Amino acid sequence: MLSRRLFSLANLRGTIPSDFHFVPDFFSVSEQRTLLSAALERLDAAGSRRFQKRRKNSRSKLNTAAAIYEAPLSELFLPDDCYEFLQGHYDGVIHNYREMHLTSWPTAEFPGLVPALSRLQSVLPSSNIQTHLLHLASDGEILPHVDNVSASGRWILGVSLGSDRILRLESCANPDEVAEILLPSGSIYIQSDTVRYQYKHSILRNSAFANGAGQRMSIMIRDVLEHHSHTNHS
Ligand SMILES: O=C(O)CCC(=O)C(=O)O
Repeated sequence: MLSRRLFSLANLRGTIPSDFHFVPDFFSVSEQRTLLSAALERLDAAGSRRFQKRRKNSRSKLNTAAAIYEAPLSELFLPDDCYEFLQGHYDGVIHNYREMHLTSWPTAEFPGLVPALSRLQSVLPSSNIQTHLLHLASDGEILPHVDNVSASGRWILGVSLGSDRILRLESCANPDEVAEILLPSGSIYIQSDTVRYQYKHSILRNSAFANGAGQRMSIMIRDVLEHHSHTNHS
């Protein structure tokens, strides 16, 4: 299980609930580039032809290898108008985003991917998992919610890549009990048990801090729901 080290650096407000685990610097910059490039590749391939063409026109002259190994991480994202971000319904939880359920990673195209993913695998609380990619536009946000208890199990791991964002945790029983955590690129967090079921989480819209102005990719990993855990928590 992950340590709770460096909490004081990341905790912007409030007390971090137990069952929240955080490592601010889990992935190196080169691992972050590889993961972000692979995630963008998967989402881009699933997008519409019209936007694929837009991206092709906008893409810099850098070839893929140069983009992965040399460009600053933020430059792996194209401008916001190159992506078909969904506004989300007015009553929806996520605004200005695209997402997909990931069935396989493009390991053949990205040589550094397997070692980065196996490091991640080594900290997962259990191994029967589902993976989601969630790409937030520069003005994207996620409103407070508890993940659907019938769609996944007792823990949620988030990898943050790209622009910094603040994660807010709010106790369902006591809305005054709030904690805010800065999620830098390369960080990972796990919400398990009490925090997964009894706290709402949200990703705040961009604010004024220096690294917070751009797009963010999260790789969300959840355990597949086992039938007995459903009876315990529903
Ligand atoms: O992007 C994140 O870190 C959180 C995503 C989220 O709230 C969710 O997928 O339910």
